[in-house]
Amino acid sequence: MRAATANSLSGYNFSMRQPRAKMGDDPMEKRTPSQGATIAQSAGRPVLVGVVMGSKSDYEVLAPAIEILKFFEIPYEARVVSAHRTPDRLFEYAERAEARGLRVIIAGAGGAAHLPGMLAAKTLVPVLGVPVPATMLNGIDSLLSIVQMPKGVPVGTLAIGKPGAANAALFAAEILALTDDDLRRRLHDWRRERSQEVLEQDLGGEPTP
Ligand code: RP5
Repeated sequence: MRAATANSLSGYNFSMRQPRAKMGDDPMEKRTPSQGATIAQSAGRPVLVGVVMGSKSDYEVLAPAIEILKFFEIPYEARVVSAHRTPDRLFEYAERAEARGLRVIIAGAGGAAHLPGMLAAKTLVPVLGVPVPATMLNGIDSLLSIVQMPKGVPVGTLAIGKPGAANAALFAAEILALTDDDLRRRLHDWRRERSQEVLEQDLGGEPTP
């Protein structure tokens, strides 16, 4: 994975527009019937990033985050935790997050989107909120809910939808890279390759005089 080529990185860009992943597609994922949630882990390494979402229906929007965490080989887990339908699970997840070694939580939710804020209220693990377009308001509702956390309990708020999910994972990677030189180097490489892709873009036409 670390020796990924520019082609696979182009695949990442493509996949942000047309995500192929669906919950359960990932062979690294396994069902946990007791929680009814899907969990993904990385080869027994301690999970560093928790990706939580208010509903299985949010998964497609959060998929770019998971693709990026996989690309950078960051151990993660993905779980369904609904703030209003499973508040006890939310509290338990947040209360145990620090002791379990989570370094960042990415939380995506649609509608009133309490999930990121409620998680942040119960843990000091940094929470990155991704507004999910799930209602007639197309994510504006979730964006305003997540970004308007009252003073004292921060949630880092990303853009609505898949670009926000991708950036949440990159942000998580940058946080982890503060104490991981190898990851930091790979993030530098990734940025350079994104720049190179743009430099090589050619629209094919002659400039008009
Ligand atoms: C929110 O309600 C979820 O985050 C999801 O975006 C939205 C709809 O959930 P479902 O009705 O699809 O389960 O809590």
